[in-house]
This record gives sequence, C-alpha cells and structure tokens, in this order.
Amino acid sequence: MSQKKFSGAKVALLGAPGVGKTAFAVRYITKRYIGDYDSNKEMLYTYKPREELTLEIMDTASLVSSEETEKHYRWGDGFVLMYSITDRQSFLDASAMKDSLLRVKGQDVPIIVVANKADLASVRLVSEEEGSSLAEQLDCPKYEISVADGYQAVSECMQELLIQLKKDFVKSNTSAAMASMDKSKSSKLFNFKKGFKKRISRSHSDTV
Ligand SMILES: Nc1nc2c(ncn2[C@@H]2O[C@H](COP(=O)(O)OP(=O)(O)OP(=O)(O)O)[C@@H](O)[C@H]2O)c(=O)[nH]1
Ligand SMILES: [Mg+2]
Repeated sequence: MSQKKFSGAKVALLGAPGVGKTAFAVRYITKRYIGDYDSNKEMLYTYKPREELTLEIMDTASLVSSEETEKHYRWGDGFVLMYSITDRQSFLDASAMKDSLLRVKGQDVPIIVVANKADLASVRLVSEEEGSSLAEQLDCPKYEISVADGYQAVSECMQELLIQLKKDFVKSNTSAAMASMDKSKSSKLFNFKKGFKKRISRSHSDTV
C-alpha cells in the first residue's frame, strides 16, 4: 500500500472581531508584529513553514453571515479558535463557534484554542479555567499567549495544529487506502467466482 505524503493543509483562523486573528497570521508568517491591521477583512495567505509543506491560511472576517461562517468551516482542514482574555463576548462567541464547528466537522476536527492578549492579564475578563473547559469540550489543547509579546508562542500553537493535521491526514488516507484495497479484493473475488462458475457450467455441459 503506497502512502501519500502530508504536503499541505488549509487552516482557518476563527474568532470575534478584534481578538488578534490578523496579528496572529502576520506574526506566524513574517515573525513581526505591526499592531495596526485592516479590521474585519478576509485574507488568504499561502505559507511554506518548510520546503515540502504548503499551508493556506485564511484570516477570516468576523462580521459575516452564518452561511459564510459555515463555508469557512467546510473549507478548512484545521482551525485556530481565538478569543481575547480581555473580552468576555469574544469568549462567548468562541463557545458558540465551537458548537457550530463540531456540527459541521465532527468531534475529531484538528483544532487548537488560543486565548490571546495574555499581556493584558491585569484587565482579564475570562479566567484560565473557562478557557480550559472550552478546550476540554473540543478535546484539544489550549494556549494562553500574547501575539504582541513574541513569535515563539504563536509558532508552538501552529506546530501543535500541524501535528494534528498530519495525524488526521494519515488517518483519512489509511482508511481510503483500506477501502480501495477492500474494493479491489472483493472485485478479484467476484471475478474468481465468475470464472469458477463458468468452468463448472462448461464441465457440466461437457458431461451431458
Ligand atoms: N495588547 C495586545 N493587543 C493585541 C494582541 N494581539 C492583537 N492585539 C491588538 O488587537 C487589535 C485587534 O487585532 P487584529 O489582529 O486586527 O484582530 P482581528 O481578530 O483580526 O480583528 P478583525 O479583523 O476585526 O476580526 C489590534 O489593535 C492589535 O494590535 C496582543 O496579544 N496583545
Ligand atoms: Mg483581522
């Protein structure tokens, strides 16, 4: 059985307005933090974290219809679900997105929860425990980070997501390969049975 190589994936950044999705994408791709970004604008980036791997990263616009949001869910192979620890509504929005995402993609979807703006802990409005409970419901890791503070944490988040994406790719490829093996086995068996039947009916007609 020949195994396909994991060579790319589509990642969508999900979250309420102002949580830091664009800052996260720009930090990951350029290692830089600019601080002021065009708000609520959908952007699609292509990025190669290493030679043999191409990622499409969609920085989603947050103020879109539920049909648009569902399109993002269907488009993505993996997801970064973000909220800001300083914005309670963004946490509630992330929880609601979790429910609709699970409905569309199922429980095994590759995902990480990112609680951003940890540098503003003095004005925190979402506790660490609440974030962990959201991640538990998704059965995924949670990272509390500050995109503003540095590149390292953003890179670790994406490395974890890439591990999940690769596992998911291997799993779906293995089951596809098994299914096609089963199919070819059963068609071989079918042909064998057909040939066998022919031989029997021929030898039967020889005897009469
Ligand atoms: N203090 C702090 N500010 C941050 C951090 N990350 C992003 N911001 C700021 O938060 C604001 C919103 O960030 P964006 O990246 O534009 O947020 P967004 O999720 O893309 O917002 P929309 O495009 O409107 O949906 C900007 O002023 C950023 O500079 C962070 O870790 N700490
Ligand atoms: Mg943005």
